[in-house]
Amino acid sequence: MCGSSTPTGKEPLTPDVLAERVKNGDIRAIACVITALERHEPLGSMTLGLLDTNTRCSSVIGVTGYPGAGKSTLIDQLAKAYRRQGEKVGIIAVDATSPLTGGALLGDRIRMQQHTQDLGVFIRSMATRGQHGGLAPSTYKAVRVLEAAGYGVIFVETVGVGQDEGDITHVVQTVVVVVAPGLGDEVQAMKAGLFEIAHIVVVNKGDREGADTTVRELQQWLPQVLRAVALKSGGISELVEAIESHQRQGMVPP
Ligand SMILES: Nc1nc2c(ncn2[C@@H]2O[C@H](COP(=O)(O)OP(=O)(O)OP(=O)(O)O)[C@@H](O)[C@H]2O)c(=O)[nH]1
Ligand SMILES: [Mg+2]
Repeated sequence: MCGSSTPTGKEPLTPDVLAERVKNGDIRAIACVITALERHEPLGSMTLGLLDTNTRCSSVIGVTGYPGAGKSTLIDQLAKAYRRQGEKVGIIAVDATSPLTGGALLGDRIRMQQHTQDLGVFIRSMATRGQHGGLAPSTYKAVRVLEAAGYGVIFVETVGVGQDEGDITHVVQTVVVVVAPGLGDEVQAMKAGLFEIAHIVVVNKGDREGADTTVRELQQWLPQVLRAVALKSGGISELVEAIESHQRQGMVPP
């Protein structure tokens, strides 16, 4: 994708050209820079250096939780809600390549397909490259590229199964932890320290038995617990409100 020339074949693909295109929201240029960053190619870091990323004006939201809790479905719904507000939405799905989550990538693609015709939504998967459940090394840089490209809302999906998950707090402003009821998710999440980094906890699959109990239990000791049925758009507007309210408070630690 990062060939040596432009579509017209005239302009050389220099960091200056790429940076300019990224700032203009050119999707091919954005993808190209992120790929170069993933591959540690100088073109990536040089372009990033030219992007004016000191002004942090995007809302960067981390969505984490155990495999299958409904993170992608939830992000899909949130993306729709933010699109309705006119925001450009970036989604970075950190693809945990562990045996636990094999197939997540395909699932993400299928579920988020409805956005692919929408130029206002940019979706990118990144591999964790052996990091245990944490972030791909270039995730932070990719977020900065999307910020420079004018994506007002950026979601980072990670699988919160490892101690490295704390990584996410360096990249995002608001951490949403998703649990599904009745699977012991909440116990596992507690053990993994996920609730310690959560600003908002979502009990998704609220249509399932046990959802009420899980919500009630968690509400006893966590400040912000919401119920959602991502599959049916349930609880999404409340979640958007909670995210926006947290964003307004700034980067307040949990
Ligand atoms: N019953 C029910 N099922 C849901 C709900 N939300 C998501 N699901 C289903 O749960 C499964 C997993 O959803 P995903 O959104 O892929 O979950 P995820 O957390 O992104 O999964 P990984 O990326 O593999 O960790 C899918 O089959 C969804 O259709 C819900 O609110 N209710
Ligand atoms: Mg997913």
